[in-house]
Amino acid sequence: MSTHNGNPDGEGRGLFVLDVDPGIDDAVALFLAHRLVRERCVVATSFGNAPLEVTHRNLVGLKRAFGCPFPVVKGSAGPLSGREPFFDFYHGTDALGGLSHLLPEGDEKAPPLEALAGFAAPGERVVYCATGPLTNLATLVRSGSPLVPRIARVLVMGGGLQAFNCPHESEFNFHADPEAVETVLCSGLDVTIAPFDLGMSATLAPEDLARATAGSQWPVMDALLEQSLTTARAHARPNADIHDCFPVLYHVWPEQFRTRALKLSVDAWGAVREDESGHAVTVLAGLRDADLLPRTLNQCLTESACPRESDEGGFHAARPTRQPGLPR
Ligand SMILES: [Ca+2]
Repeated sequence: MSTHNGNPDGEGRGLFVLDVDPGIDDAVALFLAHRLVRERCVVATSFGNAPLEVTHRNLVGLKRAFGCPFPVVKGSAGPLSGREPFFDFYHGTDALGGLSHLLPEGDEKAPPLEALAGFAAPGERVVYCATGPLTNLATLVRSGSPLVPRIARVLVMGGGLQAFNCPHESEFNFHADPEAVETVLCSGLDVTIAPFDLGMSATLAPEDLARATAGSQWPVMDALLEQSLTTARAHARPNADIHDCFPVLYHVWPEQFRTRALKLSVDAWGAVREDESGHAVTVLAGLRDADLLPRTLNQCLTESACPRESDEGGFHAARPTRQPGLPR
């Protein structure tokens, strides 16, 4: 299986911004980014699954639990409109299904959102991957951040075409800040969307989860994945749906996804619909390999080295993973 990561000359060049609202799904996305993404990474936190103070604290704890060196910037506490944020607490008040006590405690100084631009070297290719509300990215667009012209690609988990989890046939991340979605879609940035539909078509059945975590060396990740299944069942879903992992997996292995070029518009509730006068986006329509997620999780959970460091089973190219020094 060939790898991508957007660097034809390879070796960690470029910047990968992961914009999260952890959240169990976001925790999985962070873990996979830590294990698989070869660019330098920086993480931005956002309100979303819970208030910003909670999601930011979770991110700091998750980084420690995963030994993840990514610097963090602290992002938006609420939507662009200034209205009160909407929280559905799908993963409970701590956004981690009550498992936040498993995370190492501690604080980490984090600069505000504007600091993101300082992590990109001049001329560097930036991939911006958002798995929470799009408020941070929309704020950067509106403020004329020098980061935005360097963004080669935006990867988003959000929106529902036929599957929804919020009122008015919307999906949570888009429902949380529809104005931000509109801003990003109007920005001229190259946007690829992993819609809610994709995650619901690529769920983890209990046997997939057992296979994914067999032999795992990462107990916090195991507990979060198990909790994802427990939460899904509490909502009458038989399998765990882990939506936020897909933009990261697409970044690493785009050839493993079926895509559609669509024109979408977004309404005031964050609901998207196909619309000839809408914004051109790429939508991830499905996985070519149904086993991609459990197999990748298992390799990331069981190998002490990052999976990319070996080529066993043709899983990936034999290229070393490294995190070069971050800009000061
Ligand atoms: Ca999320």
